[in-house]
Amino acid sequence: MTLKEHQLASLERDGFLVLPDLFGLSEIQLLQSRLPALLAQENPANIIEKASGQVRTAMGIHLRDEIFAKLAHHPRLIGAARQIRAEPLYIQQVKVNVKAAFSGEVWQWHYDFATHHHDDGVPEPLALNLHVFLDDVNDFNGPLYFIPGSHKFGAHRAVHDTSTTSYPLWVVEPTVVREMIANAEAIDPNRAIVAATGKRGTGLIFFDTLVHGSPVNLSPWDRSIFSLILNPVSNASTRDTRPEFKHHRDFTDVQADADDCLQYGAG
Ligand SMILES: O=C(O)CCC(=O)C(=O)O
Repeated sequence: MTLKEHQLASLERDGFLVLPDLFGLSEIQLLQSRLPALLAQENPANIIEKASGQVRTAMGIHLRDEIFAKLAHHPRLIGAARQIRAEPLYIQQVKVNVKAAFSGEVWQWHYDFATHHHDDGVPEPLALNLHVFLDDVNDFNGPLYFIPGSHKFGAHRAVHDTSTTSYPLWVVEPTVVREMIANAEAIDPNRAIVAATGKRGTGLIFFDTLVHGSPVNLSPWDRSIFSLILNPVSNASTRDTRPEFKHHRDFTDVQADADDCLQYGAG
């Protein structure tokens, strides 16, 4: 898959890009079939929700499952990332954010680089977050909310929130979020905040300084999303205070697998 000029322009303008139908139903079904066993594992890389005891996020999942390893090396993700950052890239983080029906909890407003920088000593906001929807994501089951253009505010002040959820996160304060939303609204009143919804198989790409979050899942529908973060090797982390599953330390240039690697029966 090659991103078209208008898609690259839209990513540059908004800070995110939605890619409907990036993966087919049989590929998603294969990935989904692996999740129950992975989520049932007693593993510190399965981070548990504060209130419900359900898995919030299953991290390092490409090292725990051969099919998710293929997704982390899939050419539709790696190829797109290489088009945007034409230099060697390493796998920084791989996870499935689960957000289970009725109990999936909030992700506060944040931008990923705040955590990458403060916790891992990543120098520049060059990482790319690549998502694949493993469930249909609708307005009610906790979609990601993006503030279009907020990536252009760069690396601004963030606050370390260790209490709201089970996952410590550097978050953006409401006054700053308000300013960003007003900025987006002035550009397009219908796009002050965008909910990233779509069918299972939809892909998403977003920049490291894009401000985003997601609400609780009050619906009866699960909402699992795969996330792969790739970072230039030249911009690797300089601290290793967080566990390896939160920031991998193998800085070798990621290689793409074959495009049919998730087809049933493929080698
Ligand atoms: O899965 C979600 O709802 C949000 C996850 C997120 O913001 C993140 O992993 O940085």
